[in-house]
Amino acid sequence: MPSDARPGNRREFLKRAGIAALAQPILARGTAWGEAAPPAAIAGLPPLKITDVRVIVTCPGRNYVLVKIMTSEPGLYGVGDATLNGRELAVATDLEKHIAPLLIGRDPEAIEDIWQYLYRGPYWRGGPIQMTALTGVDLALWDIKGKRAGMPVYQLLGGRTRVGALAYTHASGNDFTEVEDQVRHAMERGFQVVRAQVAIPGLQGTYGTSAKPKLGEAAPNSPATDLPATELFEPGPYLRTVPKLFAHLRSKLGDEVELIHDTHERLGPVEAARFAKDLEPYHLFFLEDLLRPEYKESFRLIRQHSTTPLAMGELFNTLWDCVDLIKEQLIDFIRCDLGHIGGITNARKVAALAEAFQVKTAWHGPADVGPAVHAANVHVDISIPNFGVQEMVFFPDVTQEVIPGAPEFKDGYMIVRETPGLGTDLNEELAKKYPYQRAYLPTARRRDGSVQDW
Ligand code: EZ4
Ligand code: CO
Repeated sequence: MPSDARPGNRREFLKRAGIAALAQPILARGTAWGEAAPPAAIAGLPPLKITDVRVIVTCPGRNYVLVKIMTSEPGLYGVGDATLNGRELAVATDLEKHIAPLLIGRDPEAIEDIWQYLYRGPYWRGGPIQMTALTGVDLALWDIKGKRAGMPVYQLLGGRTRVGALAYTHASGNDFTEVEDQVRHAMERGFQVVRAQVAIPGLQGTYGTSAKPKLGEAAPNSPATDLPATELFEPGPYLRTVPKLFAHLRSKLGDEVELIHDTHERLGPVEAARFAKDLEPYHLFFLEDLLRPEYKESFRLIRQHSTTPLAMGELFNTLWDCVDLIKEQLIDFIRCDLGHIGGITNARKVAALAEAFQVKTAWHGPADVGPAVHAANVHVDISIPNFGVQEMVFFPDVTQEVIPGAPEFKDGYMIVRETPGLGTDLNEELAKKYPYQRAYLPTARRRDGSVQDW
C-alpha cells in the first residue's frame, strides 16, 4: 500500500502517528493511534474515501431518519436508515455531531472495521440510540459496497438460498369477526402467515388494533396534542380473550393458515407460561415477545410448560442480548430489529449463532423503520440457511416517492430489487417538503394508574 494513498498530507499523518509510525512498519501503514488502515485499491479500483455524511430527517407519512454517505468516487453514495420511533432527533444528533466527523476520510469498504470502531470506540457503547445510528452507517456502507461491486447486497452475503422471503402481515379488529375478515383478506392477497390481534373488552386502546383510548375513560388520555396517548392494560381480560380469538379463527379458517400473535412484552412469567399453554391447541406459527427483555431467564419457565413456538428480540440491541436465549434453545425464532441492532453486519452474526442452535430468524419489520431496513431484512433472509419468516408492511405512496426501492410483495414472499446495493434510495429534494413532526409511541397504565409496558 503506497503511503501517499492515504488522506491528508504525509507529514501531517506521520506527526499524528508519532513515534509508532517510525518504530513499527505495520503501524506506519496507519493502524496506530486510532487510525484505520488507509483506503486500499481493490480489484483494480482506486482507493475510496468517505467525503461527506449527510443526515436527513423527513416525515413522508411518518418520521424517518436517513444517512447518506458520499464518497470520493463521483456519483457513488450509500443510503441507510436510522429511524428510532419517538427518539428520531436523538439519533440524528448522534450521527451529525458525534459520528459524521469520525467517518470523513475513512475507507467505506472497511465495513467491519468501521462497525467495531463505532461500537467499541466511544467506550459508552450500545443502547437503542447508538445502535440505530450505527445501523444507518452500516446500511449505507453495504449499499456502497454493493453498488461498487455491481451486485445486490445478498450476493455479497453468499448469494441466494431461497427465491423469496416468506412474509407475514397484520390482521386486527374490534371483535373476532373483524379479525377473521382481515385474516381472510390477507389470505386473498396471497399471505400464508398472518399476525392476529384483537381489542380487549373493557380496556381502552389495545396494542396492534385500531381501538383507541377515549378521553375521560379509565386511563387518563393526553389532551389533544402531539404528546403520547395513554392506553389501559390489564393481564386478566387479555389472558381470557386471546385464546378465544384463536379458537374462533381456527374454527372459521381451518388449520392451514399460519397464525402469529404479539404480546408486546406485557406478561409476567407465570402468566406467560399459562398463556402459551392455553394457545397450544391452536398451533401458532409463533407467539411473539411474551416477556420484557430484562427477564430473559423466565423463558425457561415458559418452555417447561408449553410447546407453543416462541419468538423474541425486537427490543434487543446487541449480539449478546441474544446469546442465552439461543444457546439454551429457549426460543424458536430470533426477531431482532436490523434497524436497532447495528444493521446487516450484526444480523449476520445473530443468524449464524442461531443456526448453530436450530433457531430461525424472524426479523422485525414494522412501518416505523424505513425501506432501507426492510431491504436489509430481505437481503439477509434470502442469503442465510436458517430464515424463518419476515414481518412486512406496505409503505404508502408518499413514503415510496421520497424513499423509493422497498422490497416488493409477490405471492406471499418478499422479493428484493436486483439493482446493485440495497435497492433503496432517497429523493433529498422531495424529503425537504416533509419536515419532521413530533410524534411519540403510546404509553400504557394499569387500572390503578401505575405504569405498564406498552
Ligand atoms: O410495536 O415497531 O412486531 N411488531 C411490533 C411493532 C412495534 C413498533 C414500535 O415502535 O411490535 O409494531
Ligand atoms: Co412485536
